[in-house]
Amino acid sequence: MKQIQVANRGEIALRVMRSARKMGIATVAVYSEADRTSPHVQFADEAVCLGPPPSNQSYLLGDKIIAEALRLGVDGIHPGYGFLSENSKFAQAVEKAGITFIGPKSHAIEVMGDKLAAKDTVKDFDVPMVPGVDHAITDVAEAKKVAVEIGFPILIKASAGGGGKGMRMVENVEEFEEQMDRAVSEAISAFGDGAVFIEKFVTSPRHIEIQVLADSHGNVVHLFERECSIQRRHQKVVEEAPSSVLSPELRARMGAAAVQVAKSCDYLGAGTVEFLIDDKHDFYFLEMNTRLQVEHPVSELITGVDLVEMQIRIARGEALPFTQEDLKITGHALELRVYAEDPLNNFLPSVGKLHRYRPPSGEGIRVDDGFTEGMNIPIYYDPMLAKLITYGETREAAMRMMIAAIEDYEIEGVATTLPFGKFVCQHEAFRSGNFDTNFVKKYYQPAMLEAAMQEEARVAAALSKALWLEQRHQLEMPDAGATDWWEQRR
Ligand code: MV4
Repeated sequence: MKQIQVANRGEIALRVMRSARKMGIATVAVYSEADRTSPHVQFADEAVCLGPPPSNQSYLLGDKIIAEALRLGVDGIHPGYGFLSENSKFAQAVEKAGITFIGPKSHAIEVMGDKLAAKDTVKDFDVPMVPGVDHAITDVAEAKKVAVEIGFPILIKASAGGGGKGMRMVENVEEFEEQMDRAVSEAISAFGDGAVFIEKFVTSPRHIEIQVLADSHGNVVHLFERECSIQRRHQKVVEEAPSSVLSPELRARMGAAAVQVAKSCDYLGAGTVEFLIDDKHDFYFLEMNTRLQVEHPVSELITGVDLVEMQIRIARGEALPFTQEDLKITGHALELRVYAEDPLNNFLPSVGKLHRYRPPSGEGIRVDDGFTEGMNIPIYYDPMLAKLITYGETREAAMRMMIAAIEDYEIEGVATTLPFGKFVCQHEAFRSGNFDTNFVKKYYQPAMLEAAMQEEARVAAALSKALWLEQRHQLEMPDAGATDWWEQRR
């Protein structure tokens, strides 16, 4: 593999290109008219414009991406996450064009993209699943009977959904039929597929996912877990590895289950198996994500494995260079997603120009971003600006570094979720490790940030004043009037 095209933008396009370059592989960027000056375009050895900013006229144009790849003679296409990464037809078209898709085979993408097909594929592989039905509900009366048997509350899930999309909770038998009708019509309008199924609703679960790697020689390993329970409306906020609730014994059992899930669909490359854990520490398979995930860096830090390098090596047909026994957890990593959203205004996207952008740096700090100072944040795409990742010997150390790094992060021009991230990292429930997927709902109110942000603005102003006074002192300027000047400026 001499040249790879990255069919994505932003931080993940850069992340993929860095590993490719490290391996001596040339890179091709694709971009929309909104991303002409983006770092991923500048970093690449070559770049091609796909079209106007909207994704359906640029980053989602599979045929055009493949045509450009053929024209430039690339050997492989890496899809990143989002966009075309879990589109089985795209993966198939890439392979049909004689180009290597750096990801799983289209069969695995297709099976895992359909939640019922996924359950059906996994069911003979000794993987625990949430009690419920494992087929599309056609008979509402029969489904109601099953719901009564498993006990309320239950969840109705769309087979074509996933990641929290197309779910509906039903609290009692009286509302069952009405909610079922709604779920089906929502599934039809959102996915063009009305197939739904029901599961027992696991209250206050933790969301734990296992990173897996599978090569084309039959080797499958797991790279332990990521704890992703801290999320807001199915958008992850903080991820960490390892999880503070997994004993070595539970970790081994969940890892083995994830490997079984990968084997069930002949998985190839890097993938993630999602589980829920309940209060009794019983775990249940939810779904498998057939892509490199946003939060992959925390797994890289605790294992020392470059996951993108492994994806490329696997796509080239190489065997994994390590076995399960070789893999060990060292240290603790945290990742905070920094979004251009206003936490004081219901997390509304905050677009505009990055007047100032200075990420923190130093030992144990990794920032994966795709913007530089002076750039405009486009409205067309996901508002994630950066991932702030810290790594230390212990969870305590990683948390301490995270708070210091948040304080060092300078972003002006757009509102960001940094203050919200600081709130989370300072919260007693987060610090103790005793939290679940209800963390944000349970503990967060915007008023809490308002006070903290005002205090921060006050401290920043005082610091700025002190620095100004000191500077002026060094220049031996007279002291008089300093305060007046300061007050005027404010
Ligand atoms: C559940 C659940 C409780 N019980 N399934 C949300 C994302 C999608 N992958 C599945 N999800 C859930 N499925 C049963 N049977 C609770 C969730 C859920 C959730 C899961 C992980 C992280 C955050 C969540 C927030 C709300 C609901």
